[in-house]
Amino acid sequence: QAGKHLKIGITCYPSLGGSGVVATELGKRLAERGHQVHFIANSIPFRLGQFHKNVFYHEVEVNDYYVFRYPPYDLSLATKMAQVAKAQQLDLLHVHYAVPHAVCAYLAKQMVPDELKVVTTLHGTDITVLAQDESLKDLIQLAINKSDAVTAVSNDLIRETHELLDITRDIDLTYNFVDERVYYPREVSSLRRDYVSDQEKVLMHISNFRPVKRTLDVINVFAKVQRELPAKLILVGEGPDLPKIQCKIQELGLSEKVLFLGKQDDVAQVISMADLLLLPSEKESFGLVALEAMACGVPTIGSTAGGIPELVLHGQTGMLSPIGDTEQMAKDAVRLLTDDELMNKFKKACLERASVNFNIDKITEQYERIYERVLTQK
Ligand code: U5P
Repeated sequence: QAGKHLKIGITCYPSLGGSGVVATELGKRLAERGHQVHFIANSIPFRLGQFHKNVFYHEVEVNDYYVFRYPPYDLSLATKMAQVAKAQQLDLLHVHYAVPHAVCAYLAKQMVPDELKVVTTLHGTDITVLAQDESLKDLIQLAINKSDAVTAVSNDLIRETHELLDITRDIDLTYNFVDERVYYPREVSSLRRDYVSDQEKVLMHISNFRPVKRTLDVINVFAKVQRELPAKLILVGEGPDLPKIQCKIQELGLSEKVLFLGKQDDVAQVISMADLLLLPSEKESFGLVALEAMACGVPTIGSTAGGIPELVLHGQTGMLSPIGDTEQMAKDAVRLLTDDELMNKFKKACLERASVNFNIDKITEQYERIYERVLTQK
């Protein structure tokens, strides 16, 4: 590995969701590659797991003085970033999400005597949701324009950022990635037998059950598929649309065929039980679960929303249809589930694509090159 070892501060939303997972995995891999990584967040990142040499965690504590109507998390974060940067002599901060993290990093930069570089990664919601809000636009623009480098997780997100905001600078494309030591086709036949019979196929959906995930479409696709062949649907995760989904499943008389696993910490095992992943989202800047599935040899049936077509190759590693076209999605699912030869071809293509295009070391090296670039630029 070329280049010098850096001291990197990472700030992310430590909770569930693609951006937190990616930031945490990136931090762990950078640490393995010899860099010193300092997570600065309000709680210990989900998936940080056991002890890692070179990984440190600095908790942001929010001051709740009586003069504050709302505890000022953003200011506490900015102060903590500056403190850690000074005490640990950080080379740079890599923040995930423009608002508030890149804004806090910009503030922190003003508080440290030595130059502190800031790399911002856009993951989606900050642009697709927040940038629609006129009152936040200027702030997001400031955060992006004042960063020393900005990356986004798909070409579609870069396009959307330019469309919604007045951004003059270049945005680097750095796709999300998977760790193949964790995500690979696991031997789960006995676990699978606990949930389904040998004749049944497994369709799976994993998400935060927010409206953008269109989980009703998941149910509708499954309802059509199970009329054609014996199948079960496994749902993983939790979120606001779950009660609605539960009603729909009852209404359709599918309760026996749908299994709820709730929020899971380690989805690699679970995904390996699936024959297909369903991802019919309305919006999706990347779709990390589709990549996790791909790395486990599981094709995706989904929509063409956002960055999904950059990840899932239609007709090779999955089948994509326009948003809401559950008829076509069900047809594609049945086709794959009833043609073993085609399914094997797709599985092979999934494994190949995940390892060649979305390999963790390949993407980590791209980030390292960006770090080197900002550290040498004036
Ligand atoms: N996730 C879990 N457990 C769950 C639900 C989701 O670990 O119960 C993870 C997915 O595996 C993925 C991320 O890494 O959250 C969601 O990313 P995205 O598909 O929203 O980008």
